[in-house]
Amino acid sequence: MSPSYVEDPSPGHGSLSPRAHFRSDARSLSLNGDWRFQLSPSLAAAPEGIEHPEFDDSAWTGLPVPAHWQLHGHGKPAYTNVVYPFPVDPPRVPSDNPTGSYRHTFTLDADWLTQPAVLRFDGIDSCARIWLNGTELGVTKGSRLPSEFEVGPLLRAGENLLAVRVHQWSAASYLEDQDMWWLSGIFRSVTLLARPTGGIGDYWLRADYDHTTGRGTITVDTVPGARLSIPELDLHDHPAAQPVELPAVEPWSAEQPRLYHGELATDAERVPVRIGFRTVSIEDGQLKVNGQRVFFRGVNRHEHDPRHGRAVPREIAVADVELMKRHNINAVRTSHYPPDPAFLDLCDEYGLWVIDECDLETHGFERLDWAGNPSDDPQWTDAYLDRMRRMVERDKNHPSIVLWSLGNEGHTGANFRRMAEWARDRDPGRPIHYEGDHDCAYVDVYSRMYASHQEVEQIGRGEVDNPRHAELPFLLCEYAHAMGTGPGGLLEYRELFERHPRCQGGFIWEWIDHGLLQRTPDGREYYAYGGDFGESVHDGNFVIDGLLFPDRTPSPGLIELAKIYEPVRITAAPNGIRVHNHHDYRPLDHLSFHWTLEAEGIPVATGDLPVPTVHSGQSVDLPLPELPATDGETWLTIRAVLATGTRWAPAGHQVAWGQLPIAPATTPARTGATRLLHAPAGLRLGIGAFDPTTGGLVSLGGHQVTGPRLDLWRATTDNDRGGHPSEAGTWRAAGLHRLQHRISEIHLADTELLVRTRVAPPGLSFALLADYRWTADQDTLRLRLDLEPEGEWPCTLPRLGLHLAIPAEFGQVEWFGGGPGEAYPDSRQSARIGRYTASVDDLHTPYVFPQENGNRVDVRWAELSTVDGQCFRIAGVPTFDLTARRWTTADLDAATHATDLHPTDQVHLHLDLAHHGLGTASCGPGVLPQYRLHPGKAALELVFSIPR
Ligand code: IPT
Repeated sequence: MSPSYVEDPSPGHGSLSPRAHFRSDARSLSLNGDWRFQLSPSLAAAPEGIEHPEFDDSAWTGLPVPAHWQLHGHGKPAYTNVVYPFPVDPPRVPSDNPTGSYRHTFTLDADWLTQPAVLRFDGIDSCARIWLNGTELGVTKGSRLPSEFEVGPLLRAGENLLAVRVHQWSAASYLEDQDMWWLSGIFRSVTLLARPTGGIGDYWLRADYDHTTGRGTITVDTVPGARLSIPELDLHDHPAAQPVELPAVEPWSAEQPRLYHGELATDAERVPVRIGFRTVSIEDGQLKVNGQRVFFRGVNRHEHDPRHGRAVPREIAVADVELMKRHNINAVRTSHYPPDPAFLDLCDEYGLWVIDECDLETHGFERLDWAGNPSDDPQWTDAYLDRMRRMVERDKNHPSIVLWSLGNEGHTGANFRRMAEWARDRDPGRPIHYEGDHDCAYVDVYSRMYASHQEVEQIGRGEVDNPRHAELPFLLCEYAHAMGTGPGGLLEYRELFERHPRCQGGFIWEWIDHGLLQRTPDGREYYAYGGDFGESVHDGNFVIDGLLFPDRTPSPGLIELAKIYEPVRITAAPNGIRVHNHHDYRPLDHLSFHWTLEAEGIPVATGDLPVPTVHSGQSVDLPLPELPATDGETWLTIRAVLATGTRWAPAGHQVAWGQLPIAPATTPARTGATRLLHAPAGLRLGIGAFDPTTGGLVSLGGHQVTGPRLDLWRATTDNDRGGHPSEAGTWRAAGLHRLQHRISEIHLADTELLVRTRVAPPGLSFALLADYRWTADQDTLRLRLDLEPEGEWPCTLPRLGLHLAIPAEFGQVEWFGGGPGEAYPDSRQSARIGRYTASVDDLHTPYVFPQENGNRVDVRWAELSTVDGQCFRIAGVPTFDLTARRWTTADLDAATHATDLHPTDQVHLHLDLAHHGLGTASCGPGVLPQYRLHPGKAALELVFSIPR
């Protein structure tokens, strides 16, 4: 069989013109389910004649549709970011081209034969040849796009046979080089749709909103004779060809996704339609919807599920949308392909601004300096245009879509220009986005990825060379790479978006880690990434860079983002509380405000905070509520919660919060100093016992301990390892992971033990001088650590603090300080002062690729206790950062999967004075200057005690 169609750059053949995706009252039959399947190593090896009923598939296996065959035991997933996993020789592909043969029989009654019908495939990766009842329907490419085939005359009453041959690689693979798993098969739904004669083949309903008058205008392009009814707007059987003018409608926005329900009908077919009135415009260099600048609090969403890959069931789409709404996200870029249609329905219903992105990326040509890139090659023009048409036609009825995106990382070229021209002509109502058009020659918004804060500032000020860059709305289609611990620096991006009206926000890279669920040989679950399936070419854990862990648990990065994206800001005002409304449209009437007063983290009073109407962009200052007197450090926390339930969260869901200090901590008086005892077994100072030869603490309150000892290292994060040179690289070159501690002096005084050390890496001459000064009173042991750098330090420090290991039984932690989650200097807006409890196990954040994590900031005190009530208390003077975990930093540094971490017989505490920030250098800018940790003179003071 000639493989020519596989390597043909053209889009395929035999399919119908693209049209909107919709449901109607016409009959339809889902063909999803269990199909017969066989995987062959190549097209040549694939069985012939599968389209014939007599073909014997009894030796085949079953495979669900929709699904990827690699996730059902046939072949293996493979991950590459940019590089093509095959030689670049377009349009040719490997002859070792895994080919899946599919067969499915379904039964129809005779009614199906009375009218035309189409067969719709919502997504096949990457190329398929299709037969129905022995007759070839055609060939389709464009993995994340639908194709439909006319099948009416081929249908039979009784049994029908659908046969499909799917190739993993095709010419189209050159256009589908997105940063994701290579996964093949019929991975979206297959449906048989009756198309009644005189029915509604296609429709485009546009609903504009005039924000100056409140008028709505509906225009419908559809078959002649169709009628539109919208009972809510008192519209009944209106001739669809005539525009409808409505004097007063409620507009649609991501904040208030008002949808009107109606029906488009002919005598033969009725189509439920949902109407959201909104008008997108670009004025004064700003992208506006309904006359209002919008601020994109966005994320990039790939479709991913740890078991199903990109074959995401509807529940997953619902989970994503609800999680986004609950975390104050208001926008999605469908990176880097049109999503399953169900997702866009949900965006309309729940309210999310959408950049719908075409299924097009040729990033692998970058390595070749873009030589041979299809984007500028006429033989690919049809394929480019076909993809844009199929996206726009499929998705045109969604009010949530406010921008069309031509694709991602395909460099630039005439084919992209043609796509833009076509789309602008077809749909003047939506501006065009494509980041790869760096000159903005054929796009309507200036879009960048990973621009540094400084550069965004310059763009905001208009300090740019290209005049287009100064006049167009600006957005970051990708920023703040959420790989591993982090991202850091979100607050400073938000400040830029708020300072410069043309800087309209951006989309975090990315929504979810694409880990695939696997098991170790001994049966423990873990999430796999590039290389875990034996791929010879892969990009490791670069696919693990989301705000959600693969199982959709929010990562600390998402918790931080929710705080950054808060649409209401509650802060201290000179004489009370300031509430600022950062919504684009809505007043705050949908929220109720409550306060809690906490002394030492214990609630002492609560109340409601009446907030008058505050319009978007406005703020109000309110006096403090009347508060009772308290003992100890006291904070007032104000929460804005949903006053009534919505479809994405119940009443009481917290949207925003703010905290005001009310009373500072009081310092307890010190009792008389305790003497240093020279006991036969060693030195004793209060509850501490010390080794006389090293001056090191050996036990505390009778419990064996290791340390405390100066520690500068952290298990490097993905962000530490990013950039050139990477921060991690300079740290390692400076030997910070293998410091040596020389004791230069042990001084025994009456009531003090002083241990002087010089801490330095092998082979190098710079050092930190670290003096440990121990004193005690009756119940407490006090350590003051004084640090002073010596010589020329070549780098920043990962962390600055002490490592102390205590027995494993101390597995429960209570603390008063920042929490509940982890925080670092440039990612700590979500840390709230309070009293928290957690097990040591739960203080560890389960990053798929293990790395530094779990730091709690601003800890006033922490107590570690055993199940039988024994307890260590550590208090800061005034605060410290706390990490507690069951393995060492070295273990954490060496692990590559969560299953590599095994509890030791100790709990390892890090009691830190400071941390280096996180930044986002795994892809993008590093740590901002104010969050970089430089060696300098410093002191840390801690008080240990054994509470009774
Ligand atoms: C950018 C890609 O657009 C995105 O798909 C993803 O790969 C991201 O990087 C990194 O995770 S492109 C890069 C050259 C900035």
